[in-house]
Amino acid sequence: MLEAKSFELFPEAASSIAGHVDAFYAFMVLVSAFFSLLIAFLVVYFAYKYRHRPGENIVYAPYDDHSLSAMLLEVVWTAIPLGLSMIMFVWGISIYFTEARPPVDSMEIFVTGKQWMWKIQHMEGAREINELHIPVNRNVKLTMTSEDVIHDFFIPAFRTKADVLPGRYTTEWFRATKVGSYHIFCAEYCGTKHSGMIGTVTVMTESAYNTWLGAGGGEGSMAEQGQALFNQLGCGNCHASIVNNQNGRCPNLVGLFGSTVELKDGKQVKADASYIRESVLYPQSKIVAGFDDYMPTFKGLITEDGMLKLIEYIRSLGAKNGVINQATPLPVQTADPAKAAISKPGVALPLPGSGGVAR
Ligand code: HEC
Ligand SMILES: [Cu+2]
Repeated sequence: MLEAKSFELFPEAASSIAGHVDAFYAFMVLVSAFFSLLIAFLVVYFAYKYRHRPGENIVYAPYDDHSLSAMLLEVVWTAIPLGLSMIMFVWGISIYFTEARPPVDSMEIFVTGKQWMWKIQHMEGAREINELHIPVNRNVKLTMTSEDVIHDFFIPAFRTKADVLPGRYTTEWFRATKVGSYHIFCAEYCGTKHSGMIGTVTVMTESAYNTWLGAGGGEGSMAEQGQALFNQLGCGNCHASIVNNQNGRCPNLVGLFGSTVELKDGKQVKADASYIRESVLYPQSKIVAGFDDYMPTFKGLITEDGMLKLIEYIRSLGAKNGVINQATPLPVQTADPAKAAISKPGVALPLPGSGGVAR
């Protein structure tokens, strides 16, 4: 457990991004404080300086708003705030981009939020509740989803948080820089015991982490557990062809993950975790070209944890081009107008965090 600490203004800074977030925050506080004090001082000072004295006759001088000095004043008090807000914008967005895009070499851990607990699964098979063990100095990417309402996975010491949504996968990444224990909070009000939806991240040395991993489990890796589930749910009755060859009635799942799937209606989708989840729970919503829509829904039969395992299993079946578990490279921007012209209309560049990163 975390020992109780005396009151402190800031949580400990224990991740690679924490220093940047703090510096940015300090900058904004200082700028705001400076202008608040300046304005407060001027209000008082001018009230005193231009106060009405008894017997004094007020003469309003004609105001020439085209004078050079008036113009200069306007330019200065526009340019300074513009410059300051641009610094905040560029600085803020660069931190946002860094936080939104997990590095491709990140190790993956899966988080399922549920009223009112955090369930965590490691690729190697270890599972934990309200505890997250990670190695120090390694990029860690969390893939998160919720079994009920919206939660939010917040680790103040890492200065990182992201919403955890039902029916969707969101991600969050960090690199812990200090061995120790830190708080996990749910940062989205999620019902009666929201305040009790807390936990602890334990940052360990690489070797301690490996020992810890080895001690847990016994149920096999996530992909192995996913395979067991695959057989148990009878997916294999139709998709067994994946091991041998295609039987023609069901699509081959080998090499599916990360590939582009042609759909019956002519559209294309990328086979990422969300697509596989949708294929299993709402099989009618996207039909693979050349196949019939007789796959039954498995809605209600699979927990979100189980779904993550199934996805890991399908991912472990590899990709068609022989590249396993690799992030899609960013689309190459080409300056050649001839090449640019063939790029499909309506295909937007990925938003930060939605593409070009490991999913
Ligand atoms: C009754 C036979 C049947 C069963 C059982 C079945 N599927 Fe399917 N599955 C299909 C068919 C047919 C399609 C192609 C039509 C479509 O897209 O719905 C398909 C499509 C898919 C796709 C999309 C494949 C692609 O190439 O894009 C995935 C992923 C999938 N199934 C996974 C599963 C999983 C996981 C299970 C077990 C939980 C399962 N299926 C159980 C028949 C089945
Ligand atoms: Cu919650």
